[in-house]
Amino acid sequence: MSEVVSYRREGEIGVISVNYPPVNALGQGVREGLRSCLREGLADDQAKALVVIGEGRTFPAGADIREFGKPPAGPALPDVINEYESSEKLVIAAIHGTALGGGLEVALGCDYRVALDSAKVGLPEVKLGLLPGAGGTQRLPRLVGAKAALDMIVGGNPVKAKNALQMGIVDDVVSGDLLEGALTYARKLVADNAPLRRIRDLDVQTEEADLFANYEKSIARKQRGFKAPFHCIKAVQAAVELPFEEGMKRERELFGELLVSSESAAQRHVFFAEREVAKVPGLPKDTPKRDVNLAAVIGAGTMGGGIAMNFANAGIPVKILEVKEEALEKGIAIIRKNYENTAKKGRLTQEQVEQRMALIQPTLSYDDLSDVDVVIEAVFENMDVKEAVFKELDRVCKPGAILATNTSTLDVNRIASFTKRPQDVIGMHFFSPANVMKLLENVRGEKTADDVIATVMDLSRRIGKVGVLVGVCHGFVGNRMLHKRQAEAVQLVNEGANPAQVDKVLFDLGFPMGPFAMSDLAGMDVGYRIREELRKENPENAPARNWTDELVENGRMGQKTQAGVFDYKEGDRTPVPSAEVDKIIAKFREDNGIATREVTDQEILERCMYVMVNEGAKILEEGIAARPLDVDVIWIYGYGFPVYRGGVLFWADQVGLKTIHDKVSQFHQETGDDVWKPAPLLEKLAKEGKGFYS
Ligand code: TC6
Repeated sequence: MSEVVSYRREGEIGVISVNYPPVNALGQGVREGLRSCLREGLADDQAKALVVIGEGRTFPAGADIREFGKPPAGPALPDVINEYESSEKLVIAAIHGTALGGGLEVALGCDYRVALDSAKVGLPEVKLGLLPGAGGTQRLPRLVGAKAALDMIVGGNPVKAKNALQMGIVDDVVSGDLLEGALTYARKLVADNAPLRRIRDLDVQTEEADLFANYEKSIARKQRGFKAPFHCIKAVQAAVELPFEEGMKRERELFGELLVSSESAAQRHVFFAEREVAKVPGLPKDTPKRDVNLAAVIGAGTMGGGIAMNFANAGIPVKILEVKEEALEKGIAIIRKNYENTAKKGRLTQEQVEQRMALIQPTLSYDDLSDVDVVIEAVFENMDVKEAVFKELDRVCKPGAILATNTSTLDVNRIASFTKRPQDVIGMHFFSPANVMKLLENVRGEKTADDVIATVMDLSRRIGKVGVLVGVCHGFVGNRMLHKRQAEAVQLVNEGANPAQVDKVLFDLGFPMGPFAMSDLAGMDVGYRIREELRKENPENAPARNWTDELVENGRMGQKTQAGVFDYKEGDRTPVPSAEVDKIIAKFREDNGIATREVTDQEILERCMYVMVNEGAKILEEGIAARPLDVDVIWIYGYGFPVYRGGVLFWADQVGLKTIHDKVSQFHQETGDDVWKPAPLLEKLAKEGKGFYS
């Protein structure tokens, strides 16, 4: 018998129990154990029915993802499930925690399902670039109908026990002791002489004639570039159109295609990377954490308001400070409006809106901050302003309070030096809109204490963010790489590309928008002002004037003026190429004696992406990011880099670092520009035939 699955009997019911922490994933040992324990239960004359249950925190939460990509080791999950479904004794799944993927598929191979009221069930394989390959696409539609099955399989989101009961996925919901509830249920079935109930024998219902074609159309935009959602639809269609056995065969084929796809490899990489970023190298797991029960945000502007909402959403009371009453009232009104809008869409009740608003306490006085555990400054990006704020915080905050800055460009070490407690100062760089974007770059200063880092990384998770620890440098990881790409995009237009062409190349790679649509969204005046400051302060080293300066000087600031690199119609965010911009660019080239040439899409891709890869390598060398996966998670959650490409550096490995290095060297020779000087790490890996991850 396998160690991870055991069989015992409770009266007339046999119990098959899975114990494979942390999530009872269906690795080879578990599959083997499930099969041998089933056989034991079937051979046990005293057992009238069998219950399958998970120990610890959950019913199996899916196949063991770490096994994908390795040579398969039997027994295969579909075969194990088939044995359960073919059992001559009733089998009841007892579900708690999260019965996901292969876990739910095991439960669907049972005759009946009993769930704890707190349980969730789902088929999230699509999020790993896969489909439920152990019969889920064939059995679920037979149980809930094709449309509901598509929603669960293509959407990948779990449903709560109560909803699962309504849908017919589970047959009973119990509270308290799950095993007791499942045994009672099983005894009743035995007493009632309940029949076997094999899902494979059920007919599948389709409600709509063109269901599958329409479904495909409805997800086309949102799922652009992903392969798995479309394969999921095909598999469910097979459940409707083919007999069970043939449907299973079709599911297997489609699953096999996904398993070896680059999209799934990338999505599985992201799954583990997202969990790995929380583990900071060199920071022991048992590093103590400070208590955070009360927070504060300085500044009620767009950023400050968004940050405060994160705390309220997580149930953590938060004070929000402004110096002027009018600005405070305006900020609070915007937060309320945001919540009301969410409520209008049905995602919050009015009661929840009020609960969240009640957690946000406006204040005009720094003295009110004497009891907060963490404070995040989100004021204007100017060192003098930051100095004043941090001196005040140093004066009023209690010892041990964490003092965080949301700066995106300024030196966190300098900010820390304005206080007498630099060990308590850290950067927490939120991305706009701060209540929506999942990334949080946590910036460790030279003197930041370990327990402050541990607390802030944990706090990131509590407020629903993916926190990534980075070091101090201009732009940290994300914006430092972004600025290099932006400069390259501007330069490509100088040389003859047009903005729409540049944007299309990056959109086609999978970004939600191109560099110029992005700068229009952010507002072009911000960068312009920074460049102008630099030109005044340090004309020798200042950035040269470029065509985007001319746009801003012509009143084209971006979406907010309905004119930036592109034109925008009122109330419409679609970028439209602009004849006026073409003229401004042409004049700029003429005035500066720039001869244009044809720029190919391939060159655009190489220059915009390889410059980021080279910079990423420098960031790793300097220790600003600890691992390639930190860089990748930042690009996925902060800038919408396509998950199915795994992150900038994961993507670079697929292209091949030698290819990238050779191009980077060529661009360096051609331009003499330092940005193209190959990073020694890139050079070394390319020479050794390695990737960032190998
Ligand atoms: C499938 O089933 C396909 C079937 C077809 C077969 C033919 N495998 O997320 P947490 C690890 S595809 C291996 O921090 P939570 C995780 O890496 C699968 N490992 O905890 C972490 O390890 P660490 C379909 C797994 O409470 C630890 O467990 N299923 C797996 O926030 C704790 O995880 C899914 O896609 C796994 N399947 O959330 C479900 N799952 O401690 C994926 C977790 O070394 N899992 N680990 O870092 C989840 O969504 C969540 O983990 C959770 C628990 C909701 C189960």
